[in-house]
Amino acid sequence: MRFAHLSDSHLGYRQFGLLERENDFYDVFARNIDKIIEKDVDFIIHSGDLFENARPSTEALLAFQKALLRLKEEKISIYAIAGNHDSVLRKGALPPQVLFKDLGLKLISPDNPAYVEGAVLICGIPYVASSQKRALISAYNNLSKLADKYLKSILVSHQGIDKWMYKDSHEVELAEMPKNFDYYAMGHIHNYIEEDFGKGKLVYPGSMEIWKTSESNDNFREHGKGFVVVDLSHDRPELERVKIKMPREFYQEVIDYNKFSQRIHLLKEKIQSLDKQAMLDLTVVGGDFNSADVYELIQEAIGEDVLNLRPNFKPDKVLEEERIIDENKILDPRALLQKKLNERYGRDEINKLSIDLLDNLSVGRVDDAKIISNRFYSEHYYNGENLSNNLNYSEDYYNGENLSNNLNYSEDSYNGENLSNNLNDSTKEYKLNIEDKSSEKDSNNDKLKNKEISLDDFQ
Ligand SMILES: [Mn+2]
Repeated sequence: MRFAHLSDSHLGYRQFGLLERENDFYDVFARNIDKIIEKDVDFIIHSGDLFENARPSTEALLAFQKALLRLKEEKISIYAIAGNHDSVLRKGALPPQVLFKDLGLKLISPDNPAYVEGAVLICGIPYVASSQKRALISAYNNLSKLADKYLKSILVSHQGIDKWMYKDSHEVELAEMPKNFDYYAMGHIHNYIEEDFGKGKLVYPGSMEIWKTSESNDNFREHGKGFVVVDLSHDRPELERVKIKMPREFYQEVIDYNKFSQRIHLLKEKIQSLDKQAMLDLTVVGGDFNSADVYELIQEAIGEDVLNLRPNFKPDKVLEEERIIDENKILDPRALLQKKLNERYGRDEINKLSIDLLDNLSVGRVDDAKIISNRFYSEHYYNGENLSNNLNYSEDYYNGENLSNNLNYSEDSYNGENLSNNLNDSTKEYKLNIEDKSSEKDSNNDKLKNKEISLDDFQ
């Protein structure tokens, strides 16, 4: 049994506001699908961030629909989970992937966390924010118990594991991952990662395109962008990394100002020979120069040969006002935020909350940020479950104002509606419905059908 594992397509992403870049992402996705069909696999797993955001444009939805129709024709099923980009945390809200269920997309969700394909269990959980880590670990444990009942099992998850993430930006540690799966189909980290873990392999196939300039790195030069073909018919899974040529070149160049004319000329020759305008990450270093003047020179020399012209300047001597701007440029907002919060509170959960809020608010996801902060308060400042029992309220007669008065919370701190959402979320149970794809009716599988397992919850 062979399948293709891919992740982080970010359909709909318009890098630097460029329509050409949005089209590149559609283009590369279609190229991946072409190659997957050529590889003649049994099924596909997509590990999240299929779309750039939870409300994709029509173009992004169409790009996926087109791929799905081709796969349907080829009778290749595709399993997917929502990532941090394309999931909606608001209670009852549906990720965009739901639109494609009737076209054959097998969505792995809290309601349908597990499927069986042939004799292989495919199960997983959509992205969980670090402030909800307990829910994540609990879901992993439940899925791990389920995996014990199958000969081969695949865990699908979109999370950052500490080993490959910057300090404090992970949601889970490698040591906390369940150990009994044959394959860990991970998403979220945009580099290619392959690790021996559990009974088999843990793989991040990486993003399909260069989503951030910093992804044009050594990992990219070594492994390229693309997907993985996994063969499960051996004791341990066998992997084949398949690199897909990207629609346009992405160059990183550092030019010494003292050799500026010569170097910019060479660069021009190189990029002019390409079919498509290149993406260029250009830095001019050394010497004593004025950034605005050098920008003009670059624009004149190669402005028409590249798609994006956003050079960086690092002269030896800079004017004082330029220095301040330059220093601001290299400030890492995450690091700064963590440093300040650590000085003030020194508490891990507050650091995590701040990063979750930063990630959501910086992309305008205000509703999700509200849910995250409400959950945080319900978890750390009162116990939602007990509160619910004591007050014995139902949503129908629940009145936010009275509750607020009873508990002595000021209206400023809590909003009745959000509190109600919290309490409902904390009592939600996830059903484990298993869709059996195997042709031979395994009695073991039959017993598992419709079996409900409470995956704790997302408190
Ligand atoms: Mn991603």
